[in-house]
Amino acid sequence: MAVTARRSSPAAATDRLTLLRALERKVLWLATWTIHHANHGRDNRDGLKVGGHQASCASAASLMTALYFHALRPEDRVAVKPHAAPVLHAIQYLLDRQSRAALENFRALGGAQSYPSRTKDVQVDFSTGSVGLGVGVTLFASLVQDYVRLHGLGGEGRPPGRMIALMGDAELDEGNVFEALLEGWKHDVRNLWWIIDYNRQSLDGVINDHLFQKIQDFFGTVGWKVVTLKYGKQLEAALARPGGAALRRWIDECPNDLYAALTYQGGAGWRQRLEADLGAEPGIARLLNEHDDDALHRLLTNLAGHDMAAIVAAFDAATDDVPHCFVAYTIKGFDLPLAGHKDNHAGLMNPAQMAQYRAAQRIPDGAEWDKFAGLDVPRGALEDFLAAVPMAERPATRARTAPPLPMPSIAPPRAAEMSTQEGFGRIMIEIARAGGDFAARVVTASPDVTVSTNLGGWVNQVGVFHRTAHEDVFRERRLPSAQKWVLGPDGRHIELGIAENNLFLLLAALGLAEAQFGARLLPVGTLYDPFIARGLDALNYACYQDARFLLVATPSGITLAPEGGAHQSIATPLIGIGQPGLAYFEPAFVDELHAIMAWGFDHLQRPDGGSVYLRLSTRPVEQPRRALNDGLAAAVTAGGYWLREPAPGSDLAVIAMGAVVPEAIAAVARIGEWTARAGLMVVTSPDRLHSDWLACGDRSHAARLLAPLARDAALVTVLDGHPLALSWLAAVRGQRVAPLGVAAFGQSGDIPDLYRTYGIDADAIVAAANRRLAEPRF
Ligand SMILES: Cc1ncc(C[n+]2csc(CCOP(=O)(O)OP(=O)(O)O)c2C)c(N)n1
Ligand SMILES: [Mg+2]
Repeated sequence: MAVTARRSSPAAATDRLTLLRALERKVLWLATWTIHHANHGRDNRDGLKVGGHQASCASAASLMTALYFHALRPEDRVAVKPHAAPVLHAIQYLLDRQSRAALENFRALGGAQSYPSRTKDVQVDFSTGSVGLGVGVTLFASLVQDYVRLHGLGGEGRPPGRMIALMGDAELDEGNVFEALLEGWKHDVRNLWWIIDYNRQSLDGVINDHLFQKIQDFFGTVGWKVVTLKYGKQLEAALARPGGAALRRWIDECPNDLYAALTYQGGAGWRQRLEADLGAEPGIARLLNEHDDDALHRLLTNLAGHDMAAIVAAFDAATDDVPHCFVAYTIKGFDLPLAGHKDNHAGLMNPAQMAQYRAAQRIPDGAEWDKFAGLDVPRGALEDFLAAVPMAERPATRARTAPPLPMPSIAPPRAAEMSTQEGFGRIMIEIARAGGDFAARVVTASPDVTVSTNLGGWVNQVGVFHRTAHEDVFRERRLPSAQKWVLGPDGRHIELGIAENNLFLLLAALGLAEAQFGARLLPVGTLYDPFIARGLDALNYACYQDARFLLVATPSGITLAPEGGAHQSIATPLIGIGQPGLAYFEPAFVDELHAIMAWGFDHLQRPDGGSVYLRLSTRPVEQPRRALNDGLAAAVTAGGYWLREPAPGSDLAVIAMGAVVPEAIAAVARIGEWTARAGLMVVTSPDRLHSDWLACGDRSHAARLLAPLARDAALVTVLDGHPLALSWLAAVRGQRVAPLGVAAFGQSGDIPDLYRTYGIDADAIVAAANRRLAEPRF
């Protein structure tokens, strides 16, 4: 694409590059001023440093200007490195998409966020903050884009967008980036750009030399094109002069920390060092003489990541759909007095430095937020240019406005005995059989535990997704196998390698498909419950940006008996309760699970809904002979119900959840021999009960359930997980509690041995009830 003649408008009279350079200056001014204002222009009531990252912004300002004002098309989506949020806010402000008030309130309540937030800022495609995750999610977004298009769910007939990460170089230290790269290679991802702001600095200091070589190797190995933007045009010209070869060698061999230190010192520092190292080289003395200190500093910091012509040319040249990695050499703090200093990550310009910078930018007092002040291009030309920026044509991000698609009315699976995990697999098969629009939008994913989480039957029905078709070789060769793994573009299961981070990043991308690509998907991810912890930050990240999915974790707890302590989850109920944006359920019976899944699929489609986590078990459990009426189904999804009502004024209730409910049933039968008054409550979601209690207090579902009991009744709570998940129920009405559960690592055994050892069997429940009842009352 030609740089100057992109479209004919009055702006064309002023060279496009000139306008982009003006915008680059304005963007950096606004970003640094936004931070300065937040730290110096507002009352500080709590003595905390407000903060912001002027140096990180400066290193990304040129790249982001070229990206947003030149390269981006409406269909592209971007994850911006967390610490460049003020640059993004400034760009959106210049495009009239962000208010001045939001900038003035940067890092204050209701103002622009410290790190780009999809839910709290305007026009942010992906939230970022936890480094590495924003990078990874773009890769999975490109996979989801392909999925949506190949399934005819949206985007056909229009060019695909590019999924772009503008990332810090230290983000490459995060393992999830490499996990994603490998998975992307397996799935042949396309239309992906990662632009590395290669300032060779992280938070604590200067990073390793020659990292770029490793980057080239990593990315090359997985089929990416690596484009290095190293020297700016001015520096290129100097390197082509006599003495240039020696200077190039010197620059290439200069350790990162020395380059950074010289950058900070400026022209005199460069001169002294170059005279010492290269003074005898022909041509160098002349070069030094021709440049005063300022010019010499500008020359040696003229890296391509700050050279608009070089950046635009590199972006324009990337026209195919092969994933591209741009390694853009930049300077952290470019053009600011912070430039190059190893401690500059959280550094802020002081008022005197800001005054100097303001003078250099020719910003008059009172014109700090003016979009055009201090620029040496005609205002009309810039206005025309801004009005014609391609990405600004993009429609507002789509909200979940369409009504939820209901789960098909399938009967709950029936059997005398069944585990919730088996019930889940059977319900998924019934959804596949029911077909229709709902089933067409269900997409599953699992990190190499598809079969062992009981998704095998579903996959047999719907096939595995891949951009290119691949027959199941075992089936072709008539080798018996329960699994049919036919790969193709219409498959609806996405099989991942073992990395749980990737599962959660994929769920994040799938769960944003409606916002990003206009296609509502109903994502279901399965994994082993303990390994939620492995991807926990990515799960939190997915929830933080309001991605919607159903997470089915199975098996769980010490009920996994012979598998032993390494696979038994203990604290996941607490994660389920504590994680915002994720409603946690742990059903005991399959009819409960059925009601919860119908509710869950609805919940994840509602504007004010969220994601759903089901903690399931492999323990076969005798199923109640009942049909859930609407009232009972509503109680199940609200979090709990009485399986056996307590007598009014009863002084004892057993409150049980999940796989240990049969123990509670047995215990209550025995307790019933000496008191007929005890009740048995089944909790299906401590999370829903708890959040409702916080919101509604005495009018909450938990308070209403507990109301028939005596004020000083004893509650015996029991679950296969941390006892804290249920023990709080005693606080609802100020009752006494005996909290049973698992608070230590598990081990191998069978269920009777383990339940006895960890004190969650019927004997333990009866003993706890006796102890509590025998206690003196107050
Ligand atoms: C997962 C995570 N760990 C630690 C941090 C704290 N942190 C913020 S920025 C940063 C270094 C960033 O360096 P780089 O990615 O190179 O960004 P830049 O130099 O462009 O500011 C660190 C360690 C974080 N945000 N996320
Ligand atoms: Mg860096």
